[in-house]
Amino acid sequence: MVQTQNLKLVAMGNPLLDMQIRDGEDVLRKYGLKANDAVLASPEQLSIYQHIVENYQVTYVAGGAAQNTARCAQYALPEGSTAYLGCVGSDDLANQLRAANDREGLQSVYQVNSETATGSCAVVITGHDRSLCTNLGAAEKFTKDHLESADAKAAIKAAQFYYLGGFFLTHGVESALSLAQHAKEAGKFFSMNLSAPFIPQFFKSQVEQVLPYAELVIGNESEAEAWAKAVGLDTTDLKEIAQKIADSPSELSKPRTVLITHGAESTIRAVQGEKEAFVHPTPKVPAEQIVDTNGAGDAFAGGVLAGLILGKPIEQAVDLGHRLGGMCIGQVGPVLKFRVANTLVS
Ligand code: 26A
Repeated sequence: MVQTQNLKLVAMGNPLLDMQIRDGEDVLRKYGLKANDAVLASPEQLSIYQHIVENYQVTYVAGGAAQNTARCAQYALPEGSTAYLGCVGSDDLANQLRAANDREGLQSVYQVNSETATGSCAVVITGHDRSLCTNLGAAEKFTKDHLESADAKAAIKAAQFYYLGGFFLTHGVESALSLAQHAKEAGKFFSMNLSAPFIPQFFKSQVEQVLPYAELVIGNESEAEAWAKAVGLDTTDLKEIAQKIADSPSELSKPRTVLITHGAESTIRAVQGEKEAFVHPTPKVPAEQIVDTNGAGDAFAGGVLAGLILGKPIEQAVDLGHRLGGMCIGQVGPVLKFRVANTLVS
């Protein structure tokens, strides 16, 4: 039974178990992967999971971009503040994900599809880059009626903030729209992430359906550029692109905010209707403290959401995002190490 007393945030996405390896240059070559990308595994790439298990030391860690964001937001919030919707199989991988969420205080409101295995993601680290190759498995069996299940319904009713992983739009636009439209009707805050270049590139119409409901859109530089290309904008200027995303059609009466991260470079913030985007310097993480960048963007989003949920102004929410992003890259995988709930924000 989901606890709704303190619940503030409901996130929805693809629950995945990450299978992470280091020094994976040969794997990138063998499977035709880019160093810093996220893709759905093609039929020829499906042997990657077995290949890395047989040839590398694999670290198993809870992943799924929106699930990481929700866990990271929970990290900075009072107990019981977050819940997560997604679909898993009836297997040990799902139990590992539940256990990881339990440890961090994120409530798993999973739909279970017992005919399909829980999704997994090969995370191939090379230097400071991470390449993600995903087999969605049960995650793409999510059905809209899960939103009507008792726990999901109670969580959606109690929360004031919603967050959608853009990745979910490869299969779940109907459910995403339902959550987004509910947010509008109930006067709640709906936010989303662009998630990967291939989302605006190949799922443009799904993005266009959901974006009008988003009060906050988060993405990184390559996703912003992919969006610009997809909509026929002839620029690679991140400030300009961020402003264009902010100014794209809206169903809301409140202005939309767009945050575009850029690795160690400054984060760009655009607000609908403003003349020009703002720049937030990103605190530098010394190279020797960087373990891997898997989940850094998700942790950033978690920090921003936590800041907003705590009622902080957007500048401070972005600062918290930067801090959590920085903490994440000091750990193996999309993980934050020290539980210092409520001490992160003064
Ligand atoms: C649909 N795809 C490709 C995906 C993902 C994904 N989460 C949802 N859907 N591909 C990779 N990830 C997750 O992204 C995190 C890093 O930002 C990985 O599981 C990883 O934890």
